[in-house]
Parts: sequence; structure tokens; C-alpha cells
Amino acid sequence: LAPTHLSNGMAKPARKKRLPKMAQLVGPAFNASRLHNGGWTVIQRRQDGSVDFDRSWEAYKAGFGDPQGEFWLGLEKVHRITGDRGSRLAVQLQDWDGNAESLQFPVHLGGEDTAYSLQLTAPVASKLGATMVTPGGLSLPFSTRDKDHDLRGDKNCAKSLSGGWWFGTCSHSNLNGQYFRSIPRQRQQRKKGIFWKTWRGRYYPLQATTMLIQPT
Ligand code: MYR
Repeated sequence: LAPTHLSNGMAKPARKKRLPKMAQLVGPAFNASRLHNGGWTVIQRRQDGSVDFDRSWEAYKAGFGDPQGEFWLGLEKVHRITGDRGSRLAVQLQDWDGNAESLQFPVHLGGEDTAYSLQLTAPVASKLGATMVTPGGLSLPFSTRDKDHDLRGDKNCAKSLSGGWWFGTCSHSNLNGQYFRSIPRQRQQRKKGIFWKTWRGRYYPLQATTMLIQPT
């Protein structure tokens, strides 16, 4: 899990016609205009707010959006790709000042019987900044507004934030949040954005994200 700080002249927001920006972050082995490359599969992309990510369990299970633009591949497909063995997940984040962050870590995703639980080892979960890590690691089910599996008894994270995600305490990350071009003034709105707390913070709405997986 080695975060790398890249800054290679990607300050400008992408134009519609250009290749998805994230392709540039991971070197020549990648071409994010195609879904598969070098064994990596793009499972999520955000870049312009053109697709509504505030959707039901069934939608997150099946997938939605535009493979050439913003989309969510679907939990069932992701589960099939990771299979019984583990996988590597790559997360790429971009802010509005041309900075990028790239993370890679091993993951395993259970099937629907586990609510597509994300399995992280204890060291990986700690490095990611998870709050509830046991020696056995972290097993975190997926939640949507209509299927609440988060770790907050008093709250439905998917409802008070937005979108479907592996919500724990509602505050770690949400790459499927609402797409904002500026920080909303209202507190209730600010929480709903796309964020990764340990990079740009809880209330910084990211400019672009890509998630990729590779079976190991
Ligand atoms: C918490 O403490 O609130 C939970 C922290 C959990 C970190 C989860 C990071 C999610 C990364 C996406 C995994 C995608 C798997 C295919």
C-alpha cells in the first residue's frame, strides 16, 4: 500500500473528447478507454457528474452508466472477477488543482450472501485509516439507501450521504457520492459529495475517480 503522489500537468478538467484522464496515471500498460487492459478491469469512473449514482441495491448489483464515461460495473461482476482468490484494487483520485493520488491494495469481495463484503487484512485496513479494525482484519458489507448494512446503528449512511458504498462509520470515503463542482454551502449537502478523507479530507468534492481490479 504505497500512495504515490503524481503531478504531471493534469490541472485541466477533462474535455468530453479526451481519453479518460485516469488512463494517464497508471502508465502505458493502461488504456482506460477500454475496460480491460493488462488484466485490470475498470469497475468505476467519475469525471463529470453525467450519471446519477444515487441508486438502489439492485442497480449497484447489476451495474449502470456508460462504459465510455461515468459508470459502475456492478457488484455481481466485481465479485465474479475477484473469484475465490484475492484481487488487487487500485483507486485513483484527482482533485481540482491537478493533483492525483493513487492507492493499491489487496481486497476480496464476498458474494451477495455476504452483502458483497469487502475483506481487508488488518494491516491494510489500518493503513487505509479504517476506524474499526480487529486483528482478523475488516469485513465491511456494501450499503445502499434501501439496504443499510453500515456500522452505524443510529444512521443510514447511504441515505444521509448519497450513493452505494462500503460504509462503516459514514466518514471514511465515498467515491459514489454526488458530483459537486464546488463545495456546497449547506452542511447537509456537503456530506453527500465524492470524498476520500485521508487524502483531501471529508468535505473536499473530488474532481475524478477511477477504481480498477486485477485478480491475483
Ligand atoms: C470506516 O472506518 O468507516 C470504514 C473504512 C473502510 C475503508 C474502505 C475503503 C473502501 C475501498 C473500496 C474497495 C473496493 C473493492 C472492490
